[in-house]
Amino acid sequence: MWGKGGAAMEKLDPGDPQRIGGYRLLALSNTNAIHFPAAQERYGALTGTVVDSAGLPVPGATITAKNNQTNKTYQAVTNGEGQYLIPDLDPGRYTVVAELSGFQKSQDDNLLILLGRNIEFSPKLALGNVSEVVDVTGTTPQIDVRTATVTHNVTSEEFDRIPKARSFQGLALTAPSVNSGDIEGGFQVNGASGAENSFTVDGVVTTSLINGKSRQDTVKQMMFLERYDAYFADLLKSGAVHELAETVLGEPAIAQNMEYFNKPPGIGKQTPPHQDGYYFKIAPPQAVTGWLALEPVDDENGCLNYVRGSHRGEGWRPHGRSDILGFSQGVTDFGTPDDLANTVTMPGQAGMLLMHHCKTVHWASPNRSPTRSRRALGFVFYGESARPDEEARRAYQAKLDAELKAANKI
Ligand SMILES: O=C(O)CCC(=O)C(=O)O
Repeated sequence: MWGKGGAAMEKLDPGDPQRIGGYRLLALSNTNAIHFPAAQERYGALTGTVVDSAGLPVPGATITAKNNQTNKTYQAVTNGEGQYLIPDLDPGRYTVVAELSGFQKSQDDNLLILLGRNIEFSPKLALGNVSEVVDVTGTTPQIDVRTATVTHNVTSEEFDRIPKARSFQGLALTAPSVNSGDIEGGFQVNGASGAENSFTVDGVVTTSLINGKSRQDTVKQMMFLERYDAYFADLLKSGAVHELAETVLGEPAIAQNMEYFNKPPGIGKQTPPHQDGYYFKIAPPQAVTGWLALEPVDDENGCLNYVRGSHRGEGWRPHGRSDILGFSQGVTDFGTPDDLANTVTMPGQAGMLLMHHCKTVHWASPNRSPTRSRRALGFVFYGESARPDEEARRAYQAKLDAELKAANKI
């Protein structure tokens, strides 16, 4: 059993897990701008007229718009009147460039595309070399005279300044036409019922089929959080969990992956019985996974279950396709008398930390609760002595390819 410190550390056995410790759409973007349109609208548009220094239209100029956050790039070429239109742009900040050979480039590095608006970028191109760039950042008018659609946008600058309620959906109430209420989705837009609302977050529909509200919790799994946010990198690499991993592995632990696991209420699927090391393909199998409950977990919402002592078995248990997204492999002979006799269910409060060896067989039930999610963070560490097992990797890849081929997926 693993303890938290002191004398308990002497008797560590890294195989036995132990507890330590949406008229009618509201589009919400949690990263850039928050938008409340009063029409079925998900996008903004970029439009304008490119002229030369004499004010004459420039046909054939290329307009390139790159989303500063996603790097997604869109292009249009001006027509005979120098006009162009790039529709269906996700709201956000863009770098927009207008160019044509024989003219200097004109560029705006920070053009804000707002939901339901036609944003104008109408540069004047001076004669010159394309390698000369005229920076027009900040000069673009944000007034849209082309649409009668009613929208309300909260920019990230406002977002930072105004008081926020407990969820960012509360910002919908800053739009003049939005009222709160208990009926259905909880927001009435221009007097319409909440049931007519539809919510999207960064382009993903998050409207709950259960109660019409915007759900922030339908993301099932995320990997490598440490690569995208310093907070998670710090939590993984320099935190107490790292220290514990070193203690139980008995050697320096190399942080590999910080994962987010969720089982949203009603739709959270089973986590099939598996051994993490079957995915890792390392030798020796010196690795552990920490599992931190972010909310209370029990049998109803799908807490973890371990097979005590399963890390001591020879080799690996046979695994096969599970058809569970995120956990494609499950133990095919699971359910032996030994598995059943040694199953330990691990309920606990938010903050409970579990840690298991990469050979420990573990699984979790589907989330059967109609209301409670089941969110957790996973911390994967390899021991310093672990090396990629190239042969096992090749065999695994060949098996996956054969399975996907048989299922007509490749
Ligand atoms: O959270 C879950 O359901 C699965 C977690 C898991 O299998 C792991 O951390 O190794």
